[in-house]
Amino acid sequence: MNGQNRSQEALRTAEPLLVAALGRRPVPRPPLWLMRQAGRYLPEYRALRQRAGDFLELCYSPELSAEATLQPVRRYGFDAAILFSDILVVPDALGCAVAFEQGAGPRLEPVRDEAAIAGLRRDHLLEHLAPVYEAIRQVRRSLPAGTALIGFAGAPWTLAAYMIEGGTSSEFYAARAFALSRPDTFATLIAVLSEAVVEHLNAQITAGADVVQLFDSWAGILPEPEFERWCQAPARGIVTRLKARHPQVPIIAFPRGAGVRYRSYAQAVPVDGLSLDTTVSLAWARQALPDVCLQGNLDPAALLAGGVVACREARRIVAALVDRPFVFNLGHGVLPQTDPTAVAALVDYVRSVRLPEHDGP
Ligand code: 1CP
Repeated sequence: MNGQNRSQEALRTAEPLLVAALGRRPVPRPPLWLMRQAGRYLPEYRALRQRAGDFLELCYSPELSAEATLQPVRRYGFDAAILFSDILVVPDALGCAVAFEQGAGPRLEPVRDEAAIAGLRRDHLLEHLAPVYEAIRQVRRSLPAGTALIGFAGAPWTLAAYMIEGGTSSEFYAARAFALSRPDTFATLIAVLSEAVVEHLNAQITAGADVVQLFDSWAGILPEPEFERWCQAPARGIVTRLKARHPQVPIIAFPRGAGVRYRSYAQAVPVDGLSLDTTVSLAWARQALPDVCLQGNLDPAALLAGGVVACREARRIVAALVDRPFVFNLGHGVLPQTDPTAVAALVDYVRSVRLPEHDGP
């Protein structure tokens, strides 16, 4: 089948554009979704959040979480919905209780020793997270055909960093010192989290997710040996195990801040898509990451600067990646101060792009 027939077939069978691009099949335009496309920049989200009260209540209420997932898709017609949840529901489900205090970010019961790791409740995970899977089933029923549903999880290193620190941090020194001074104990925590992440993503796929994304938001703060051991190797294990169960489901990884190590990551981890943070040079990525669909990497600050600036920067990204499979996204999440009309301008621009026919990278 030539490229044109294949892209026509993708349209006829309503294969989501996102799934086609991640499979490196030709698409007429780049699929578009934004990390944190649901959230505080949307007035309808702020209203919903007020109704729910607590942020975790929102995550664990299937109806409210489904509604938050659908809001940005309704408003902008994105090519994918990302489940409204949080990466920290996994530590919460393991018994490392999480609380979100307004304005203060997450607080977790710190996990600092072997006893705390041994005390994690591994057999309640799917039961605790059942509302998440119910939200996926509800979203699935309301999504337009051709709109993909993305499930996600935090990667083990990022989850472990929050668990050891007991909250957020700019450098996560306590977690890094723990991993360096007690690598065997830390390896046990990473193994527990890897298992939980596989089960959580597997359950999301079974409930109806078309694609899953693994967020390693704090990958970039680790030196090379630790990056390999705590980010790359666990991701390889997780992706390999999911691929064995669901060979048809594309997987995207986001090792944020990995810099030149995106290359070794891509070689080690058999993902379909790699999400590039804002700092990655696209000229470099084109040659260093030839065999994977790239996703990214508009600076969220460009949206703060307004629709005109965002479209100008988006044009630069499209020009750099136009002849290979890619997914338009930000280099990190939409900021709460973003003007929804700037997002609308960006969406109009990306939807107007027409890609030349190509047969893969
Ligand atoms: O006050 C509010 O309403 C809560 C703000 C908020 C939102 C909207 C948080 C708290 N989480 C979310 C949703 C969320 N989180 C999604 C939903 C889907 C979407 O993208 O629209 C996703 C995918 C996440 C993932 C997430 N949570 C990550 C990974 C991505 C990233 O941003 O690097 C991380 C690190 C978190 C932790 C988290 N959740 C929320 C906060 C304030 C934090 C801490 C962030 C930090 O450490 O600075």
